Amino acid sequence: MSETSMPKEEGLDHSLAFLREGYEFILHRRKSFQSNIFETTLLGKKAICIGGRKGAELFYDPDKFIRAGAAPNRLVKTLFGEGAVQTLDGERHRNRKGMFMSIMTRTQLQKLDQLIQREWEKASKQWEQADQINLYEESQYILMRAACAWAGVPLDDEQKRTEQMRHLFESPAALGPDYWQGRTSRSGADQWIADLVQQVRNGELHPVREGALYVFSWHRDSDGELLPEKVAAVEVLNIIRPIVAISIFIAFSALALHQFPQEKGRLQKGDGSIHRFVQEVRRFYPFFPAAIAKVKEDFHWEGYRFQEGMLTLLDIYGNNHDPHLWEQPDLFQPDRFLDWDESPFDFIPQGGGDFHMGHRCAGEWVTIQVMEVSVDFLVNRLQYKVPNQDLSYSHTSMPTMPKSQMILTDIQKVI
Ligand code: HEM
Ligand code: MYR
Repeated sequence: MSETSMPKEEGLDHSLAFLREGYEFILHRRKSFQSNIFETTLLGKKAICIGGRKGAELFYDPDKFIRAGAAPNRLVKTLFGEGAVQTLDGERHRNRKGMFMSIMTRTQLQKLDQLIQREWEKASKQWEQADQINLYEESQYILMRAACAWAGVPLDDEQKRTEQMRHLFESPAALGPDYWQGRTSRSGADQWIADLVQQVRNGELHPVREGALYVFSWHRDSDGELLPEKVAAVEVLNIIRPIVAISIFIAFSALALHQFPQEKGRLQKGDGSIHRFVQEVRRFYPFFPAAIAKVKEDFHWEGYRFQEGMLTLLDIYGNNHDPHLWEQPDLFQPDRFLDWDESPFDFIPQGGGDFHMGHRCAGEWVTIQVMEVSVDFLVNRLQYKVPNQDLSYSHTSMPTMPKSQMILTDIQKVI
């Protein structure tokens, strides 16, 4: 097989450019190199960046890439947690991922749906009395209460624990004190849940049997052993934290309703319009920039050489805005999902490929459902005004969100 050399970005290190260009870093270079694959240097190491449908397909081939040692330490120490499913490979990954997918049943999803609706109802009653609310913050409390109830986790201090969850997903790319806040919240939250796991195992706490706390406390890994308490805790937090992070998509949904009012009038329950709107919010707004893995063993692909151990980044944001995959990708058009072919490799806001065999997000169905309930509530159950505020969002801070975090006023419940 003939070998072609990959387009290569010259220079010592491009980590600063990654921070400066943020979500668009990979896509900019894919466009300027006219190539869905190129080599650069990040964090002092050679790194391959890939995109496109075929790039995503390659990235999710478990025989070609591994996750152990791939994610930067700061991501593991804040967002993921030590020993998390995100860092596992092979049989250990399949076993652990099975644990996550086992709680994603239709009945369990319906339960979560009801919990989320109930929390929206309760919260919105209080909002009627308020001059204004911050939707990003308020939705975090809604999500946190519902997530803990769903997981079977008693919520001891609502404000403290909700803030801890927010720090976990706001801090991975932060600098200075905000990053260290993330580390402190990681230790605090791990300890909180590890104590609960211990109580479950000692028979002192009896959470719902279908929830993450109970299921993960008693789960046996591929060696037949219970998970270490801290690892079980990290995995329970891998349910609660990202549910709270849906607040970012809720803030963006409210922004889309405001920016594209013509779409709002079309959103009715039961005809798929809310689903398509939610899909387009997940495609259009930036959230997770890139997934990261390492080459398992040397191989060749399309004439390019992949060397064992090389870091490889999949362009998540870029695929969702790739002009070869989406017509006019920078327009907000929910109807593009009317004839989407459901490829697991083009629309990848939460990763691609197979849920069970690969690292695709375990909570994608949860996310879609929670967003649908929330958008329905915003559109059909609430009236509110969006006062003047800075609704712009950065394309470089990760994760990004509307600067003002969506302030709403004059809130009234419709029914
Ligand atoms: C993995 C995004 C919500 C649980 C991932 C990945 C992404 C992602 C990009 C990694 C894909 C990869 O490495 O190949 C998001 C976004 C969310 C979200 C943007 C919006 C808030 C959720 C929810 C849950 C969840 C609600 C749980 C209820 C997980 C887990 C993994 C994961 C457990 C690891 C899967 C594995 O390594 O096999 N998510 N996610 N996520 N997500 Fe999500
Ligand atoms: C979650 O798992 O809690 C949901 C998603 C949180 C996204 C936070 C994004 C942070 C930026 C990470 C940079 C990764 C670079 C490879």
